[in-house]
Parts: sequence; C-alpha cells; structure tokens
Amino acid sequence: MRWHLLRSDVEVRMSDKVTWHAEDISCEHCATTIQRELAPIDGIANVVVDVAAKDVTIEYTDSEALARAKSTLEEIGYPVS
Ligand SMILES: [Cu+2]
Repeated sequence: MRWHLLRSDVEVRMSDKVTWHAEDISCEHCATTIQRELAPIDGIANVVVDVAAKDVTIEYTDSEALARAKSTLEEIGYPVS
C-alpha cells in the first residue's frame, strides 16, 4: 500500500519551470540552437526561447538537469543571468 502511494507520487510529479535571461540571443537561429542543445538533456521537459525578450524558459523534472542546461548554455555561447 505504502509503495503504491509512493509510486503515484512519482507519476504525478509536476515539472518545475525557470526563466533565464541570455543577452546574447539575437535571432531565430539562436533559438533553434538552444532548443537543439537543451532538448535532449535527460530531465528537461520543455524549452521555450523568447527571442524578443532574450529569455529562455525551461521546464525540468530534476535540478541536476537544470544545472546541466545552464552549463550547456554557457558552452554554446549563451551565458544566462
Ligand atoms: Cu541568432
């Protein structure tokens, strides 16, 4: 019984969301690159890039994935604040 409760907790776990500002985002090409590099990371559920605002919004299911996303952004030339 307890095990079932724990399991359903995992299944319904919601993803968290964070928005970072990356001043170096300048066009759709940047958005495509960011999507392509971040989307395959395990634990990243969704990536939305707002080119006009220079914002990257990331939905994630574990915080390690988020740290990896941040360092990946730095590596590909979009350090975030
Ligand atoms: Cu660009």
